[in-house]
Amino acid sequence: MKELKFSPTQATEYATRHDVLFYALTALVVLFTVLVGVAVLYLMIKYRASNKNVDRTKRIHHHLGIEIAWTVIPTILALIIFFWGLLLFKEVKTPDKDSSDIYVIGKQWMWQFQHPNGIRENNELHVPVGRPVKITMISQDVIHSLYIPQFRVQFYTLPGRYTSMHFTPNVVGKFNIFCSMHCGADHSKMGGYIHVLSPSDYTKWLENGGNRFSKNSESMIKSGLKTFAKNGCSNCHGGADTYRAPSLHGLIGRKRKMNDGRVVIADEAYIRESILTPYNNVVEGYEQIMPVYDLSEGEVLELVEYIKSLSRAPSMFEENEKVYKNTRNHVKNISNSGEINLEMRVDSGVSQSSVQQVQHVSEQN
Ligand code: HEC
Ligand SMILES: [Cu+2]
Repeated sequence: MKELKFSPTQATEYATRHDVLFYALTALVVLFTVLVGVAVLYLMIKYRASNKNVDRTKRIHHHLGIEIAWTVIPTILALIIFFWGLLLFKEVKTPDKDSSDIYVIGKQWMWQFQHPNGIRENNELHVPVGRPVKITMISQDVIHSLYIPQFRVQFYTLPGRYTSMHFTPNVVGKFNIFCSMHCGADHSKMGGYIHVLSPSDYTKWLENGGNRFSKNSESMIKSGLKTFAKNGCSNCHGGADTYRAPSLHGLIGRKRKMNDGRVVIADEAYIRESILTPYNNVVEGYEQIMPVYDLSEGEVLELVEYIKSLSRAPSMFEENEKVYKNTRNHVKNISNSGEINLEMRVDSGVSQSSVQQVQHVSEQN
């Protein structure tokens, strides 16, 4: 044992703030324990039965001042701790806008990490120092919990549902990854290391293919696009809404109205559910014609990353947008002369071109 530490290294700024709250709470507990303990001991000894030298005639039955004090002061202290904790909780639950995504699949008994650029790692994760990271995670079997003690973050990975957490490491080094949910026989072996690298080391690591599994790994967006084309998603979903299916372009973060009246925000979990159980979320104005897909969690994550990219990098569909605009103007001109039904022509024209577009892109890769 090199050194005996009271708590693990603080490798994020959040860890420092987390510990201040923890120590404040500990100090309060110690303070009240000592206060009450000393008072009890003192009174116990002073008023022991064999002590005949104390005055027992002036017993106090009520003391409003003391009762108010011991009610109000602890209540205020408890509320301070509550709101302090609430603020920290909010902080750890709200990812930065510019954080980089890391996808995690927990399974008996290992952690699989996937970077958007396609690098996959098992039980190890490399991240650059000082950059916020958002983890989106899911379990393939039972409930696990991803725990990085030096970052003071921990959250469950659940089968069938995405959960997330985020952190910004600010110390270069090698830190622990644990599973903190008892998940079966080899639970204690389910862990690994997170390597926080300096920006130059991180670039070097990326250039060397990142890890030992595959050197020229394909980005998640590319694999997602392939999965998208392979499963025929592009037959219905194109660069613009059609009567057949809504466009997935710019979907992430948008409010979607369901045909049962619910309004949901299209986040990662919504996209996942739309793919695996389309009948649970039927978008208003559309028929429930989307087939049910049986894909692995890894494939679904790639599709999610691909669909997210459709809002971030519309350039992929720029060509298609042009076609859409041209078609629309063209159709407008004709329909002004009262010849055809505007909606139908726009829709069929665009869905055709967007299908070709998707196939075109996937062939390139
Ligand atoms: C036969 C046509 C069809 C195919 C094939 C299809 N979808 Fe859909 N999809 C739809 C329709 C129609 C909707 C809207 C109704 C609904 O939500 O079920 C939809 C909705 C969605 C939504 C929610 C969109 C929104 O606007 O809220 C996502 C995400 C989605 N599909 C992804 C996919 C993916 C990924 C694939 C391929 C694995 C796929 N779809 C294949 C027809 C299809
Ligand atoms: Cu586990």
